[in-house]
Amino acid sequence: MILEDIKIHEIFDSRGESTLEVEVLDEKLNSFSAQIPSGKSRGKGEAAVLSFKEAEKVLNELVKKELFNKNFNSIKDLDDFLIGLDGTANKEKLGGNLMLGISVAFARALARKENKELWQVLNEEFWGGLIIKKKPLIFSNLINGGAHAGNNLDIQEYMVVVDSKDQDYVASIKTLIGFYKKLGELLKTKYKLEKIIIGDEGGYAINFESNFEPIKIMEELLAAEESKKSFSLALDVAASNFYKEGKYTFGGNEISSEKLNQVLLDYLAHSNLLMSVEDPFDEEDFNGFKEFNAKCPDKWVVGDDLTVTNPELIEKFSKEKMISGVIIKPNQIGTVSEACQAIRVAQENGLKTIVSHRSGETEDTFIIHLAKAGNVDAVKIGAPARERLVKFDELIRLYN
Ligand code: 2PG
Ligand code: MG
Repeated sequence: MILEDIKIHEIFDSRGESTLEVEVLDEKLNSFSAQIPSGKSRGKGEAAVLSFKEAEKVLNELVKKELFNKNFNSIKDLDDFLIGLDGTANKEKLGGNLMLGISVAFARALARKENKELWQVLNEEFWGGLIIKKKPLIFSNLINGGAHAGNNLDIQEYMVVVDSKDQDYVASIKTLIGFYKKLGELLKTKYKLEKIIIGDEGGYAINFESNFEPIKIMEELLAAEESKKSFSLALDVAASNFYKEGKYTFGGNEISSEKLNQVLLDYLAHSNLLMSVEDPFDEEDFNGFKEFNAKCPDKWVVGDDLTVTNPELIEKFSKEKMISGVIIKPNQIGTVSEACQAIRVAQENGLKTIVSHRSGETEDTFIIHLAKAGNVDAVKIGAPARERLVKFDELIRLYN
């Protein structure tokens, strides 16, 4: 397929940050777009992000000329071309955000040409048309802390995990929305609040008595749910955000990596429902990861800032037994084919795979298609509210 033109538009994500919408035109001048999210708590190894002005300049002065009249047979074909043109280790010349936008919009154009859904095109190219067996768990962030909120929680995300195995997504998402509302009411009553503050990902962002309290509250509330068997809990500690010079500032104290290890193991011991812990340590505290992972063989110990959707890092840290699961965020790596490769490598290494949104979201539903194409274990998509609802809707549409 030949791309006749590429344009970019400046849009604003759910955090009000400037981001890109990339539009490509196919041979028949049909238009296909991709909107790129942005992250607030980023791993150091993520692909570079260009500002709108920088992206516009490199698109007009370099990318368009090079792409002119080139024929691409597959998504990987286009991505390899972009990667070659960029030529840097972290995509600083073309920008991971611009490259991913072109890559996703191209995949959409290809899907239209072949008269298929986007997920089918991805599934065929990167998984050889392997049959989709799983309905992913939903990780829904209901209490926000850390970099995503202005409250006193050090832990960034307290998520409810919904398993829709025995029911359709319509029913389980309805229950999730009900639970989200009940939790809001309970917090308002408990803390005598007239209004409740919401964080970057739609979760409640008020002050709590301790970092453990949200787990306790959610666990107690879930115990009263009729369909409690389909729920569990997960954390994104995002520990890089409270790590400095070998110490973690947690709960108002400076603590060592060993102490944080004990605290998190204690959380697991006092919560029946906690099944997954993401970024429990700083992204360079390899020992912390290794020791924690060794102590909880039945839990998901998930890399995000640690692994930054990089296939080589995922393989390395998996072989070193630092993680048992991994977050996949396409904009951390910057092309569709590398994001698919990251999922494949994770699967080959027996890791749990979680396709994830960013804290600054758009209405783009690419990640849901990626999740289905790759038959992943879970999707992480924030609270069932506001701009995030389109992801839930797409989940329902693709799986029912
Ligand atoms: C995370 C993400 C998404 P951000 O840390 O996992 O929840 O946040 O996009 O700010 O990196
Ligand atoms: Mg994270």
